[in-house]
Amino acid sequence: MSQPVALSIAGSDPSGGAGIQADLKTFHQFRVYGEAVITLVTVQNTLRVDRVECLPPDLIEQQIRAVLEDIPPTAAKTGALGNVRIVEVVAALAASFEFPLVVDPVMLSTHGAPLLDEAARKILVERLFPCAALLTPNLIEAEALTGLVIRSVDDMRRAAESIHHMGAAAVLVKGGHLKGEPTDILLAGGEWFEFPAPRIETRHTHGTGCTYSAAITAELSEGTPLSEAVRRAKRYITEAIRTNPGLGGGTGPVNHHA
Ligand code: PXL
Repeated sequence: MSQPVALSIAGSDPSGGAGIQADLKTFHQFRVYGEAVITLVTVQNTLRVDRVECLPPDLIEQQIRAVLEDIPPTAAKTGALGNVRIVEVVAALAASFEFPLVVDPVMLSTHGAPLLDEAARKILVERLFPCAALLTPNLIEAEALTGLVIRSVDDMRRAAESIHHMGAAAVLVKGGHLKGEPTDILLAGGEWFEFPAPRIETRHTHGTGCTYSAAITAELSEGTPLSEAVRRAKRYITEAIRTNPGLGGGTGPVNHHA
C-alpha cells in the first residue's frame, strides 16, 4: 500500500489524553498520516469534565466530505459522537466508506460525563454498526449494548456474539474492567482470538480506549489483517499504560510514545 492515512471522527479532550488528541498522537506514533474530524468539544482535565458541547451536524458532515474528497483515508475510526443527529450524518457517510471503519462505542468520559445520549445509542446500533469493520466496546459499553451482565470471559464471548448479530462485522470486547488478568476477546470472521495481558496497577488510564482503537485503526490503515492489528495494538496500549508519564492530579494519560 502507498502512504497509509488514518482518520478519526471524535471529540476533543483539551488535556490531550483522550479523544481526537489521543488518536492523532497514536497515528503519528505508528508512522501513519493522521486526519481528524471533530464532533464535540469537552472542557476537561485529569480531574473532571466541566462541559461537553456538540458541534452542528452539518459542520461535521462538511468536515468529513472535505477530507474524503481530497485525502481519503485508508482506515477510519469513530469516538464520541454526542447525539442522534451526529450519529445520523456520520452513519450516512460511513455507508459508502471504501476503507475499514473502527467504531469505538464511546458512551461516557473517564469521569462519567455522557458523550453519547440515550437516544443516540439506538441509532448508533441501527445505522453505524452495519458499517463497522470492528466494534471495540469495553465491558460497561458491552453490557449497555446487550443488556447482559458480564462477569467472565464466557460472558464476554456471549456479548461479542450478540453485538456481531447487531451488524458489526467483528467485535473486540475489552476485559480491562474484569477482575484479574485483563483478557480481550475478538470475534472476527467466525473465529475467536484472545489477547491476555498482565494487569498494571495504576490510576493513569485516561484515554486508554481511544488510544487502543486508534492503534488498531493505524494498523488497518497499513493493510495489517485484523487479528494481527489487534495483537500489535494490544502490545502498544499495554506498554503505554505501563510507562504512563504520571501527569495530572487525577486520572492521568497513558504514554503515547510507547
Ligand atoms: O475514552 C472516551 C473518551 C472519548 N472522547 C473524549 C473523551 C473520552 C474520555 O474521557 O474525553 C473526548
